[in-house]
Amino acid sequence: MAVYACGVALEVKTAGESHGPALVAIVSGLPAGLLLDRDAIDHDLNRRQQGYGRSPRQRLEQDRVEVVAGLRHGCTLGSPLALVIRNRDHENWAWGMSPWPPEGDATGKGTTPVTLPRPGHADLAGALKYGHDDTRNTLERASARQTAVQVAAGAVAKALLREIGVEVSARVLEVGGEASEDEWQRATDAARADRDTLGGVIEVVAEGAPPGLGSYAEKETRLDARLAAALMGIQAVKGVEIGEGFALARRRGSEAHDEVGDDRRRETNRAGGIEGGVTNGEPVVVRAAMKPLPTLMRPLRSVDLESGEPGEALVERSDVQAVEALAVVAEAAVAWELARAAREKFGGDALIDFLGAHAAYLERIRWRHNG
Ligand code: EPS
Repeated sequence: MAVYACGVALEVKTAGESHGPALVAIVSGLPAGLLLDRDAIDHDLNRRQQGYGRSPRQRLEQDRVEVVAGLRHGCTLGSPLALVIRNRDHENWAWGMSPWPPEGDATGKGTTPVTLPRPGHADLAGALKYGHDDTRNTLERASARQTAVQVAAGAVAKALLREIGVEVSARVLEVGGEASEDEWQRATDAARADRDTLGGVIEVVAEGAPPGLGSYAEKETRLDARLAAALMGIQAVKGVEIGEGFALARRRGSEAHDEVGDDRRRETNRAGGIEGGVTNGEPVVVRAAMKPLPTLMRPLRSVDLESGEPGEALVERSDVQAVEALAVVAEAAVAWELARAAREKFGGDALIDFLGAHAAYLERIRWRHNG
């Protein structure tokens, strides 16, 4: 007998400054009865911190998730899940980033206002928009440090997706225009020596998604639009491709689409598993392009916000490149969007209802479960 589910909205809100006390996320819309594995979440947090070319900051931080609500004995309760990641570096910024007016003399980092915005960062636009005299009030939140808690939320989404046989993984395709690991390292070393930075390209693949996630009904419901927004929402991402993306524009239709074969499966996957904004049962394939990071040790030209005088942009400890970190963050973002689409489609207050709706749907469309 078919199970009719009512869609549930999976939502997340995050907060936290790069050198503030902590990063937090509140996740609502999870079913009750989902088992979470603390090590799996911490493993993804650790993966995000790895990678050639990362800032010395990563030696200070050892990100670990704390759960302060919504979980009992490792099992979700169906109530909002609250995740916290402490910033260990905060102790060096305790005065400068104190949430309340600090006591005593100014000590540590972040005590002098930053008035020379970095081109490519949110510094200038943020200062103008919010009326900040100290661009630290912008850059602390605009920083990619915030992606740590998104990875934690993504790890929760991955746990839910695994229940319906969906696996999401990511890899680096290019760093600084180079396509092999040895060359990435050489390019990163050369950029570091020149006090410069690099960008790159990553790819995320989700296997096992059933046909029918997302919808063509409205532009905001299209899964490709949602994935593009999720990836563009990651710091320093400037381009997104779904499937063969831009290359499709240079081909004829006969070479651009995926013919339907036996059992409704495809021999090619140029569409990247999404047609009309809806998953078609093939792997979902997306790529994201990251610009070179905007904090250069050889600063770019800028202007002092206070004096109006030309100057050189802020030089702060930073990464030479963070493309491997982007892969992990993008994996989390894609998992999040797929989990959101799955919650809309299969609903259920308890995990068993969600799984029942998924199984009944696969039965209706006669689709084999990959999981
Ligand atoms: C970032 C600047 C650097 C990076 C940071 C992102 O911060 P800091 O100046 O403290 O070294 O290390 O990334 C992280 C801290 C992180 O955990 O990913 C930026 O400006 O975006």
